Amino acid sequence: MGLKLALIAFLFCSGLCGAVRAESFAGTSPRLNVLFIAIDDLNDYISPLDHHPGIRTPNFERLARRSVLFTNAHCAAPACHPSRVAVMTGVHPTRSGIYRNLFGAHGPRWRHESPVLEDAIVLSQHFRDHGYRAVGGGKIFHTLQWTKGDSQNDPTAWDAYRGDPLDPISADWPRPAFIKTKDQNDGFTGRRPLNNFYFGAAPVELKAEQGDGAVVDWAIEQMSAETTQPLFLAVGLFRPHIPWEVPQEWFDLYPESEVQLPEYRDDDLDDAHSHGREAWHRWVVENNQWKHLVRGYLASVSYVDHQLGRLLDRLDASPLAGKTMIVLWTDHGFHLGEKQNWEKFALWEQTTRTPLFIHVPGISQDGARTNQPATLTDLYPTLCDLAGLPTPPQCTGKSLAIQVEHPDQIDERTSLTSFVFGGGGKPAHGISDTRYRYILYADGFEELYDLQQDRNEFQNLASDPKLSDTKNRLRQSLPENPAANVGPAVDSPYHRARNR
Ligand SMILES: [Ca+2]
Ligand SMILES: [Ca+2]
Repeated sequence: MGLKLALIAFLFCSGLCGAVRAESFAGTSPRLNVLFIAIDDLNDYISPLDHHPGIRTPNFERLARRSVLFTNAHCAAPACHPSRVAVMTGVHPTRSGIYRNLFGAHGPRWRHESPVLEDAIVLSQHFRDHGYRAVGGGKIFHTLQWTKGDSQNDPTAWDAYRGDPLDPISADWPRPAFIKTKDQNDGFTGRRPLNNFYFGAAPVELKAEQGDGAVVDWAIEQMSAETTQPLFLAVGLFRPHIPWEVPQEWFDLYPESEVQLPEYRDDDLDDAHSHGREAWHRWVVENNQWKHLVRGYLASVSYVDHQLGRLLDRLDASPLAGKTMIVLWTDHGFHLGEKQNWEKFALWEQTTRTPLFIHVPGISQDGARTNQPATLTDLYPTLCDLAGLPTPPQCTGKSLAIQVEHPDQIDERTSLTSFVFGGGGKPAHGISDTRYRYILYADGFEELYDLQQDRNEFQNLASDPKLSDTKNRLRQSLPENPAANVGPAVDSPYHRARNR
């Protein structure tokens, strides 16, 4: 009887009890498996978020129906490498000093670039240390399709990794034959951003064992394998990262005549800080590539949506069904001409906001959305809470477990995205609350946007005296002593030059 009363009290408690309840749930039931899906360069164009006109992402909608969608989640840094290290270690760039992409690694060189990270426990390693079988495939730490053997992965953080953990994706992607047709290549000659056609869009033939499909095939095998341990399965999908080369069927969803450009204003940068990348956009416009490139991005998003669907199908048909948490995140947002920018490397919401979905069987309020500001460094402590594991002291974020159970329960935290522009100097910071976005650049320039009135961040309100209290309140969230920017540790045994 006492036990029953205690159980009733337990079930009815709310608020702060949420995290306790999650912990108890994990502690008293068989351990939940974790399906951890990382997507590269996917912004808010998917239908459950901003819904770019015409976008077809039925599987993201399907995931939204069965999870909590965080609509105000932001990367820790707006570039692949620093964002991913921050997620996988739980350490924010303002603590580690890793704000930018650093190339030429062959292993976890970040351990030698940042003293704070030298002994950091990688998320997968932490789950393994607590009885999970931790396996990974595809792009989890930074790597690129075209930089063979350049990988920041830590092979020791996994029980097993698909293929070569230090060259996880470069062999998966064939390049299309570049036939000089108007459809594919008009303007794709001469001077263009990036060399060798990496910044482009074209249909490519992908066999079943190629592309992200190969990584998903591997993940499907992992979900089907017999194991007595709970599974931590990390699946890293590379599209919609450039080059936008996916099979023709995904291009066919978006006839070029129907492709709509994102909302933009020609004078948008007049009241904003330059991102220093305007030349890319000029090239796109001068070569009449804008619609073609947006089409390639949309096709790549639908391709990755299809791969997500394959993962969910298999999960639902596997012994893991109903016993698996799902977390899906992307490493940062993406511009397709908004503010004359392409790719990322900026601090506007278009760059920093990322889709974030969390499903926990029996806990998450599936189908709900929350505007709770979140930084992706919150993921590590969130997953620890939801799985009933301790959070390592290295983590700088704050668990979102309460919002997973009670999406309306917004706490006062803000998000924090930090970046060092142009390869050196002090970091700049972007902060969001539930309504406003504040950006402070290293030279002191400020931007403030009211996202409730101005979703596209067109009008900089930083000098509006009516909003000075708001601005000062957001400034309270600036980091006090952010770490200095670090460069590549050339003496590290994980420096690629030493391995080739
Ligand atoms: Ca990325
Ligand atoms: Ca503007």
